[in-house]
Amino acid sequence: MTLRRSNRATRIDYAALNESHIIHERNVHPHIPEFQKFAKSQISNSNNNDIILIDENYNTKFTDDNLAKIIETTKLSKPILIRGANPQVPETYNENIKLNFNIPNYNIEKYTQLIGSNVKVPVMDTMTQNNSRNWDMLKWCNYFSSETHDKIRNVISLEISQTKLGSQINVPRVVENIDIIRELYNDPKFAKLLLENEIDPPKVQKYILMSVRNCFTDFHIDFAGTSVYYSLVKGHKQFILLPPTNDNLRAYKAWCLSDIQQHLWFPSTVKNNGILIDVKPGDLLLLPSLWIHAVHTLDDSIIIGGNFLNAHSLDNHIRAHKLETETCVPDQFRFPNLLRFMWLIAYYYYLKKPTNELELNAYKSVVNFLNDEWLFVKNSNLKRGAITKLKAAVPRNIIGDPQEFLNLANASIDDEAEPIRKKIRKN
Ligand SMILES: O=C(O)CCC(=O)C(=O)O
Ligand SMILES: [Fe+2]
Repeated sequence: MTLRRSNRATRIDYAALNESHIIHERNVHPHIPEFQKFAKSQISNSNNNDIILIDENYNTKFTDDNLAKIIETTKLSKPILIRGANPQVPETYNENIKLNFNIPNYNIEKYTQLIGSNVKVPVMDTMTQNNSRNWDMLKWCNYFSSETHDKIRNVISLEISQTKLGSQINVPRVVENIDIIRELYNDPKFAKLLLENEIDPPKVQKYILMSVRNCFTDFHIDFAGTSVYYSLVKGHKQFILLPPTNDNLRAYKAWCLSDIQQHLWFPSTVKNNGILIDVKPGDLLLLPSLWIHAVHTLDDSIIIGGNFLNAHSLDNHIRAHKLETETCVPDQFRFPNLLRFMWLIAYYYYLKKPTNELELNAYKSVVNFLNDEWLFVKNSNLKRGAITKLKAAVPRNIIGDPQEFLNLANASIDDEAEPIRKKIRKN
């Protein structure tokens, strides 16, 4: 199971530190007051240029085509928030929004039944940001529905695509259309190749998140800098988001490596302290790749969401991968088999031949990255675990010898680029 948030290298148990505090004070994460101070300082996000907001003022039809157009023009580099997008949340539904997706709105008991009472649930303790695995759905359902809680606990890593609930969920069509892993499995010939070699799709597409009031998820970047769709069916959450500028990423890396990370409010280490987004029932939020974010739960909340790699963001996925390596993020918190999929994405483009600039750029990014990785493997005479892992990630049964494949790929990039450049010049 892939967990969505990295455990820290050193952990501080706030509960133990604050022995003198009474129980309910101990349950307030020390960063929540800072979060609230920031939230108060933001009057409204409705005319904030940093996000694209489709709300109740939008009074013509808003379809998949409109959303796809926004993604194409912004290259998914800004958060997109569509309020009242889910017809299954009638209180807020905006009849003008006609997006293709299905996110059922049930109570916790029904979700539990459709997931399976015995299913194991990774539960995060808000105070320590640590995950415990001694939970199943039934125990969680009882915890979530009770009036009082011993600790503030959060579920953000429960992937449900294989459950009955999963089969009722349709990921937003627009997300499916840009999800590059899905594209590989949608190509009949390529899918056959993958399945013959027992390479299953990574299970990151459908999560249910369940958070009681006062949950707090500290600043992080989602694994491999994946983009996220996030639709709240119940409750109220607030996000603070920071764009992946060079300065912010540098500060983020330093903060991740800092001994006092848990005590340090990340925005205090950067110049620009981010934007606030309120997420309410029926909203659909698309979070761009590599954005740094923290989340505060204001009311008991249930969310369906998922992660995806996409061609617009391949450079960011690669940057995130390097950042995860530099900050020693363990495998269980990383995109499953990312390196293997990088080779496969390169091979897919090699066979398919990119048909537009977006695909050509994505192809170039991934091949350049693999050139560097493979050079590193070849030049390293150490037999360390890391090198063995890099070698093991190569799907040799599919691509053959990695260096030979890279030679072909490099040559084909030069061949591909010219006709596409010509086409662009003509238009
Ligand atoms: O809703 C939350 O508490 C965290 C959401 C999030 O950013 C994640 O799961 O990656
Ligand atoms: Fe996240």
